[in-house]
Amino acid sequence: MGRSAQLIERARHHIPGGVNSPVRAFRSVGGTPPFIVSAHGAWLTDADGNRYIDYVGSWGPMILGHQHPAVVDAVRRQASIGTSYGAPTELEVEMAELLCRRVPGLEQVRLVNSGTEATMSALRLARGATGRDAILKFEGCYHGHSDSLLVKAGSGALTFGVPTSPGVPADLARHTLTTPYNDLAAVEALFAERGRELAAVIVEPIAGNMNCIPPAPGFLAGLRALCTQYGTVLIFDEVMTGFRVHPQGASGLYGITADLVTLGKIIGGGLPIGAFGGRADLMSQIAPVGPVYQAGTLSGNPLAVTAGLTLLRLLDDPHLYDKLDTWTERFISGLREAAETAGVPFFARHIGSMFGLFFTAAASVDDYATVTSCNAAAFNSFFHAMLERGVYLAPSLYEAGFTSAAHGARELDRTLAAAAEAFAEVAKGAQ
Ligand code: KE4
Repeated sequence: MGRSAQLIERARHHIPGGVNSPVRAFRSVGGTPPFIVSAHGAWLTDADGNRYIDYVGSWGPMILGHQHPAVVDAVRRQASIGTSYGAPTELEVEMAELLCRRVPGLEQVRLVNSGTEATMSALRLARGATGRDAILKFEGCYHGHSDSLLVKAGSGALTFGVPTSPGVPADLARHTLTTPYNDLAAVEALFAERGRELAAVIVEPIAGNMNCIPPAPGFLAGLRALCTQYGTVLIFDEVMTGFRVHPQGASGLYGITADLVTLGKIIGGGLPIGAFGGRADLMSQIAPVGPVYQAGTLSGNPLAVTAGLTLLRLLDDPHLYDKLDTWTERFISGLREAAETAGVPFFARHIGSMFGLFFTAAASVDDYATVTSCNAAAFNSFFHAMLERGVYLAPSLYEAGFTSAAHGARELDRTLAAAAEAFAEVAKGAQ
């Protein structure tokens, strides 16, 4: 038995499922999750010495690859003078100023420790500011695991078939309304009936937790107009898309400005972080200035902020996003060709360095229903065939994948060579 197999057995004694986040357990794809011991650039190394080209990137933060020297040096320097103070620091001021310069609509911002905290706090602010209780989210979208948002959620909740989690009081869940993603007519009908009750609409401007689904033309603009008309707070959850798909996130890519934006992942450079921010008239209602309470022992932690600031400054490169897009286009095109050669029904897309793979004969996948109709067995077979060949994809057909600036010609060649064999295995298994 290899080290990872031993470690997952040992881990299960004291950690639920042996993991600290469900999707890592490989429950939906089966098999033993590799226990990672180190990472560098586009590569991971597991406890058995196996190396993998990484297309998860810690679920988003590693847009420049693992262990970027500038980020590591900055964290090392900060750690040598202090790791946490529980007091304000100039670093947090610099981070707030940078985020407000780069993110459309951000006039003020509050740092927290995860995407979950960011969306939970943004919702509380929207409810406090409007005096309304109801919120609208979209089926298959995931905004972290706070109670109001674990209703028809995506990501791990979808993977494990508990989109609405036990433990969420019915009295609370009833305030969370849901409609299908990309169905603007359904949203218009809901607003016509209950618009004046809605505190907030929270949306992933690109849905990355039911695989990778872009907004239909006009969808985001429609949400913007309805929220403006009914005095509802529009929240863009850019925890995944922020600084990923465009220097100004999905807000910049699609030219729509929300009232509040939530961020995470990339802005922490691989350390725990989240943020929520937006219109000053809303943010001024947050304690200690306003009555809406929100707090955090490690919010604005110097190590996380140093890592994030260093990474965000490196992302201020006009050519970087074109480079990421070009490489990812070559990667996705190569996968499509390999699938076609093997005769495997397959659809793939990318938006910059964020991508989605779908085992389906459908010409496109643009909504939750089509995602859930994809061939899970084919995906699982492909996933393991790639893992065996040193390619680490997201272990769920409901997750988006990520490339990085550290992925180069060697990684492309090796990935596509593995894919040719993996698709052939899928085709053989389908016979
Ligand atoms: P965290 O609480 O996991 O930092 O962020 C929650 C969150 C909020 N909003 C969006 C759009 C997100 O994608 C996430 C978390 N993303 C998942 C991956 N799909 C994290 C991976 C995991 O749960 O282990």
